Amino acid sequence: MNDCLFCKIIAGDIPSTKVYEDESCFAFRDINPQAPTHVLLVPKAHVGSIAEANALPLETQAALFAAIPKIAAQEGLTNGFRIVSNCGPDACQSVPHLHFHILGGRQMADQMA
Ligand code: DGP
Repeated sequence: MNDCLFCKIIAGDIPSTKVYEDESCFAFRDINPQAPTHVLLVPKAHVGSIAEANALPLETQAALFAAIPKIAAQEGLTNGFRIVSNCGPDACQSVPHLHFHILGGRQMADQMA
């Protein structure tokens, strides 16, 4: 999508700190980290949120799930990590391109919301 921030990051038109890439996924450091490790994992194909994930090819859906433990291992998150995917206004999603926050490197709050 032409005016999508994360599509521009994937294309390299906006700089980011890449931590992982494969055929269908891209991951980079969040600009406003909420934890010592805060990575955003996105599909290269544009879908607005996880509510539209079924529009992605099954291979891409699988690749996203496969990328999460690879990135966690690469980041040294041996003591655990948290995955968040905000979806829509009630969840305060601010960038309308499906993304998974991979958060780790410290003890997370017990409450999720
Ligand atoms: P969400 O609120 O769940 O839609 O998360 C969007 C995240 O995107 C938020 O944690 C900040 C991050 N973000 C926004 N703009 C940029 C940017 O230009 N570069 C990077 N690396 N991250 C960004």
